[in-house]
Amino acid sequence: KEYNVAILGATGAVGSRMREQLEQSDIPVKNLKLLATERSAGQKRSFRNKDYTVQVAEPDSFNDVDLVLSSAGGSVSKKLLPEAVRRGAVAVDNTSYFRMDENVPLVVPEINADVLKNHKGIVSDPNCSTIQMVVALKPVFDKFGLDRVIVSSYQAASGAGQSAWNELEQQARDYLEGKEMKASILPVKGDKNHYPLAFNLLPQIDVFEDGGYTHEEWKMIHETKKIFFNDMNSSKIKVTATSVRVPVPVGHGETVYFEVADKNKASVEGIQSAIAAGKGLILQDDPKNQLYPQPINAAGKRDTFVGRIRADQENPGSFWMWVVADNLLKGAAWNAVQIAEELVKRDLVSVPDPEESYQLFREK
Ligand code: 11C
Repeated sequence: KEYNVAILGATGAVGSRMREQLEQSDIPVKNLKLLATERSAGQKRSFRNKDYTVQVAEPDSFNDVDLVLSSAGGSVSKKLLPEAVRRGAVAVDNTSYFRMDENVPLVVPEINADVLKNHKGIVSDPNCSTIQMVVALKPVFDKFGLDRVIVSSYQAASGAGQSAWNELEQQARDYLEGKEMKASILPVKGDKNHYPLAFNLLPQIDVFEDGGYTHEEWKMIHETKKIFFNDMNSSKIKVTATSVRVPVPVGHGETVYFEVADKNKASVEGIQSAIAAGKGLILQDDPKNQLYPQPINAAGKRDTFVGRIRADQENPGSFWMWVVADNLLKGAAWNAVQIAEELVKRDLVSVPDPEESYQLFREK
């Protein structure tokens, strides 16, 4: 069986990596459509030794498409994915738009690929900072249970897109040349104020919600609950988060503090061995030799790297770890292609009832 695949948002930081990850996957691709806005239309990209021209995305672009990998922003997903599903295509969506919809599985294949069987045409790829944290927590969860997680994230500029990455580089050049740094994107493109990230830290990722949390922090909390328990408000695990933008181009870091359920059984060695054997994980934890994960080394890799595992000396059963992954690969493009591989493996690349799904997902 071969599939007609479309990449929506094909020229962006994530979209181009989706093409590269798809190229390296075993998914048999009959035809590829590269879709984007008018601005990118006409550009050429190669895929498996063939050149493809980027086309403007519109509803009929999805005629004859089996599988869509989508990363063109929430408003594009909102408008076009119901149209894709109506035409029988299954969409793996990297935006946050459908993630909390009860009809949409939110999938990290190392954890909950089984929920794919219930898909109705749209599957969501979680937020980058959530993905690497839950991948690292999964073996701990399986072995010792988890009561509580407190995470602080150190997130790279590319999480906010290619333009934010470019802005950071320009600010760094300007700063070193003694010029004034200009900011028009970060912390959040659509918010009122903009601040430089170069040589700085910005404790705001996405807009502020009621209660003082940012939407990025909200996502880390509720996506974690949905991935582990299929319930975005589950009380089976407590999660709280602080998300900070750091002047790093690619690769998010996270300090993750967690309390296990089985407090008597858990040990640093037990957690290290669970993580070393965990799927998609590489243990880099040797303080004596100064070995620990760093974004500069994780960039370009599919794995999630974990180190600095240590016990809270005053609170038995509680531990820290430091987690790093490429936010554009495991945090986005690779996780999406991994989901697509699972859909193919499970023979789930079809929409059971396209018209019913269209009614469920269309703009209301
Ligand atoms: C960031 N985590 O670093 C965000 C980007 O919900 O997929 C990913 C936004 C999302 O800015």
